[in-house]
Parts: sequence; structure tokens; C-alpha cells
Amino acid sequence: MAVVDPVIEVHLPAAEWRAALADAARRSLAARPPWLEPVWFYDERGSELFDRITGLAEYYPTRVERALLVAHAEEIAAIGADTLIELGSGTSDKTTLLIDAMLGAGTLRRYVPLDVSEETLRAAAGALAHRYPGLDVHGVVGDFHRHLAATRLGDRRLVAFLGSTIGNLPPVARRRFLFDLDSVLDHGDRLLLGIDLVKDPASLVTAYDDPGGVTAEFNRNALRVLNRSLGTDFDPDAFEHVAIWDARQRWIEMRLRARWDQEVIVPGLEAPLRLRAGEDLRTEISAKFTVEGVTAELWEAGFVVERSFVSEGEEFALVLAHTYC
Ligand code: SAH
Ligand code: AVI
Repeated sequence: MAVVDPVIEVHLPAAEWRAALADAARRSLAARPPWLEPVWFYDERGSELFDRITGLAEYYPTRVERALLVAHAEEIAAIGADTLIELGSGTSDKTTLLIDAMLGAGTLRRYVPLDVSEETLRAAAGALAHRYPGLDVHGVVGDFHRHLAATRLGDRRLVAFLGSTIGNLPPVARRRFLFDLDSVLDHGDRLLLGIDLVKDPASLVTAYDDPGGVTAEFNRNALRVLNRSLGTDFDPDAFEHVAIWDARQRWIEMRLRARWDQEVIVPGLEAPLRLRAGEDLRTEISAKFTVEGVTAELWEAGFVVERSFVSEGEEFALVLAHTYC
């Protein structure tokens, strides 16, 4: 069968992306304490570093989620979707397990990966179009907060949001996101959500602070992206990587801690960002869940959980849900 190049819809032209980056970063850097949205990790280098993280012994989520997909992809494929949409698709690596099972079930016609990282999306979509010549690969470069409508393709859709990326959204944004997602889905469409589960804090902290320092480099990459995009003059080496378990919020917080007093120029802000030695810049939250808690959150947003697949060691779960109206 002839290979057809993937269609790539760019909803996030570079200029608009830079403007959004600049606005968001200026506001969050001016806040006290200052923080950054985790979306800024993911330029080409950040995506590569994330890919390395997923192969680390300490970072269990990818490994365990993959094993869940190996075990349950056929059951998931049995829902009979013709379109698989993936939010924050990255390299689409684990997704091939779902694609294989859905092609095996004879229903899948189209795969729609959506990601903010254009280079990563183009590479993944191109590779998948070659691997699956009969599959219509339709990539979307976009933001899953703003461009969900771009996923309206297909009659019977399965939306996969894997890797527990939903945990990187603060609770209010998470709630809004689930409501927005529900509003673009029709009766009969499904959501497959990967969630990292609450567990002992020591293994959580190690997963986010590996001894080889890959996560530390991933964390500091956000500063490199800001320097290039916004014209800030962060010295990434002036920051120490920190991962903290917040037991009350049930999330891991990644931070960059100033090693010494410093001033950082932030173009567009009247005053420089002043950080004292030991002061933190929050770069990511990674919330951990229970299946019961997620079931309740999904219900509130308009979804009914029909199946949940929990790993043997209860580290990670896949939750399959449909809309109820
Ligand atoms: N789903 C993959 C990748 C997870 S990494 C996995 O499970 O391994 C998170 C991915 O989400 C990255 O590829 C990043 O570029 C993307 N991402 C982060 N914020 C996003 C946003 N607001 N909109 C779309 N993609 C986003
Ligand atoms: C993409 N996201 C789900 C990862 C996580 O585990 O929160 C990002 C990450 N941060 C540090 N390591 C991996």
C-alpha cells in the first residue's frame, strides 16, 4: 500500500506561541512565589529529555502504563472506535499498542495526535504514517486547553490522554479541561485516561529526582526555553533541581531553587526577577490520584467510568469512560 504523508494542522503558529509563552511567563514570574507552566519544558530538547526519563528505572509510570496497555489494549479496542485522538501525544510510542489492537479489531481508520511540540509531533506522525500505510494520520499542533475542537474528526472517537499528563494541570484547570473535553465529545465516544496513583512518598520523590540527573536537566530546560523565547537571562546552572511530595495536595512539586542571590532580566517586566539564595521557582506539579477520586471528578464533568485497569502493584491505572449525555 502506498505511504500517504500525514496531514498536519498547525493551530499554534510560532508567533502566536511565542506571544502566549511571553504573556504567561511574565505573569507567573511576577507572582510571589514565582512559577512557570510545565508546558515550557517541551521544546525539541525537552521532549528528548522526557523520552530519556521514560526509560529510567526510577520513573515507573511509562513502564507500568505500557504493561497495562499490553494487557488490555484488545479490551479497549473492542469499543469499536474509528478514530483515535491522542492529547499530548509526544512520541506516540505507547500508542502503537492501541493502534495495533484497534487495527486488529478492524475499526480504526484515523489517528489524530495533538501536541504543542511541533518537531516531536511531525516526527511521530511521519513515522506512524510509514508504519501504518492504511491509516489516515492527521496531526494537530496545538494546545489541549484551546484546540480541543480540532479533534472533532471521526464518528466514533476514542480520546487517549496517557502518561498521567492530566496530573500536570492544577485542580481548577483540570476541572475546566474535563468539562471542555466533555463538550466536544458525543454520546458513544470514549476517554482513556492514564493516571499515576498515590503511593509511598519515597518512590515518588525518586521518580522525580533520579540520581543520574536527567530530570534535573529536564527541569532546567524550561529556563533555556525561556531565555531563547522571551529573552530572559536565566543561568540554568544557578538553580538546583528539587522534587517535593506535598502530602496535603497529593502532588509532586518540581522546583528550581536559586543557589545564590540573583537578578534575572524579564523583558516586558518593569523590575528584574529577584531571587534570594534558597528561593524556589515552581516549574511543575504532578498530581497523584485514586481511581475513586478520578471517577468522582469525571462524573462531575459529565463522564461515567465503565472500566478501570489497575496495575498489579497499584502504581498506575487506565480509566475508560464515556459521556453520559
Ligand atoms: N503522552 C506521552 C507524552 C507525555 S509528555 C506519554 O505518555 O509518554 C507530555 C506531552 O504533552 C509532551 O509531548 C508535551 O509537548 C505535551 N503537552 C504539554 N502541554 C501541552 C498542552 N497544553 N497542549 C498540548 N500538548 C501539551
Ligand atoms: C508528562 N508528565 C506526566 C510527567 C510527569 O510525570 O508529571 C512529566 C515529568 N516531570 C518529571 N518527570 C516527568
